[in-house]
Amino acid sequence: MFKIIVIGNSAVGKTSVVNRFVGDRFDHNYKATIAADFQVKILNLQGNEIRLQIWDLVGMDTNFAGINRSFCRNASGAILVGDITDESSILATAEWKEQVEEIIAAHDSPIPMILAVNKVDLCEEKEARGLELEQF
Ligand SMILES: Nc1nc2c(ncn2[C@@H]2O[C@H](COP(=O)(O)OP(=O)(O)O)[C@@H](O)[C@H]2O)c(=O)[nH]1
Ligand SMILES: [Mg+2]
Repeated sequence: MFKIIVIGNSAVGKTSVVNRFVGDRFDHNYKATIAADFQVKILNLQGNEIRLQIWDLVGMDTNFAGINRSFCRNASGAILVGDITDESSILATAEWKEQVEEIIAAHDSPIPMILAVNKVDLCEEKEARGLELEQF
């Protein structure tokens, strides 16, 4: 079982990304995540069953309050989520990344992190934004 943590500002679509990945579901109504929550996704990679326990950060992400230490404990990887229509949320992923690195460094070795830029369906100047993101 690999623990994956999903991090980013409120309302960037963290829960939506997890729901889509785990159950291919999408909900247009915004429901702030209110309880500690994880979902399990089973992947089959080259004949090996890989179990992912995907944790969606709750509560403490509001107002950039900081990441709970126990949330990061034993994580194998992190997905940083930003909203393409909200530049500050994308810049914030760099700060989230630093916070995670700092917390992890106390007990564990560094973990891989990826940036997921969400809500690209709402973006009209995809190419221009794409260039900026490449630099980021
Ligand atoms: N148009 C669009 N809306 C999205 C997308 N992802 C999430 N949303 C909407 O953004 C809002 C916040 O999503 P949510 O997953 O709850 O954000 P969270 O607070 O980061 O967990 C919801 O109303 C979603 O329906 C997307 O890719 N495109
Ligand atoms: Mg949520």
